[in-house]
Amino acid sequence: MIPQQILEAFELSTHAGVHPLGSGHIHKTFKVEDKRNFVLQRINKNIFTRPEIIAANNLAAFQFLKEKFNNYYFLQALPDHLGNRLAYDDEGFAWRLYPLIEHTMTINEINTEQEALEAARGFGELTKKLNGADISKFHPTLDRFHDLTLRYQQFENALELANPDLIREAKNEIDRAKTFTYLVEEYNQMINNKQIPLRITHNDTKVNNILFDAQTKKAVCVIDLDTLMPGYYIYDLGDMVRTFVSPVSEEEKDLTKITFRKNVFEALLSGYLSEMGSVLTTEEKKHIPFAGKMMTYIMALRFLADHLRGNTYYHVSYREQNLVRAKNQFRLLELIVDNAL
Ligand code: GN1
Ligand code: MG
Repeated sequence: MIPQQILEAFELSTHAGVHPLGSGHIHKTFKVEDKRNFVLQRINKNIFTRPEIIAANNLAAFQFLKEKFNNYYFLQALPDHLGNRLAYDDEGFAWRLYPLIEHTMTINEINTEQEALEAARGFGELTKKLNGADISKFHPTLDRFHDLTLRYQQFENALELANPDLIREAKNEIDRAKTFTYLVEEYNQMINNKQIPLRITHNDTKVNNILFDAQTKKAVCVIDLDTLMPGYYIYDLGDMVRTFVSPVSEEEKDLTKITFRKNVFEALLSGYLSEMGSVLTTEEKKHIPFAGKMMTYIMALRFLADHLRGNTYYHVSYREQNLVRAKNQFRLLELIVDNAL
């Protein structure tokens, strides 16, 4: 399962216990039980064609944070026997190793206001602490990742090339995608007017990307730093709204279970603003209600486009999974449009 040369590069025993870990859509992740426990991850090279940019961004953040906030826990990949933080196998895949942080847990759905507050505080703290870092040292690991205009174009391209059966099957969702194009315009206005500054954002702030202390339920650290790069704060705030407010995840097929929990929304805002409130400009704050709409729309479009392309991007365990995810996200989007004021 794990190439011998990778185990050797990281000086792991060939007898170590290896178990699949987590619920990510992109990489292959394993728990490795050796003298200590580790997390070993194979980076998806079709998506992240330049993993060395991820490593460089992570190092830039680590160095800045270490100097400024020595007590802040920022996850950093471990060096291999040559001192590199990425090791390549014969097929050209990059692998990285992390310490497994004991006595912590992740959750896939928010259950309490306290969890929402704490997770949002944790993500807000990262951007706040990186405020003042030299942005020119950070580079996009995925170009125009959260550019809504690009994502809408990609949806249109996928639609143009799609097999007619897939189009028929997804007709309702395709129609719904078109009814929300006013959000693309709102996005462009915001960006083109240069109203809000670029910051170092996480760009994947879904709820399972924060580690909670298993006992105290405090946020211990932020994980999945692949897309730590320049971005707008609404990307982070919006992905939290998308993944926190509903009691069920993007995988849920029963759309009646999707709801907008106003108390959770408010807890998440107050957690995020407890860190970022003093950093955000007045202009940025005006876009708070837009954040959740934009990020939920972007995910609906991305899932729908991937379904129309025949599931080339996200891991799926059944054929219509991306369509289910798109339906789920459009339902959630409607609720956010009605409630996130
Ligand atoms: C992907 O692999 P994972 O779960 O960390 C995706 C995010 C989406 C998310 C939806 C690089 O993240 O943008 O929000 O799925 N990451 C990439 O669950 O495309
Ligand atoms: Mg991710």
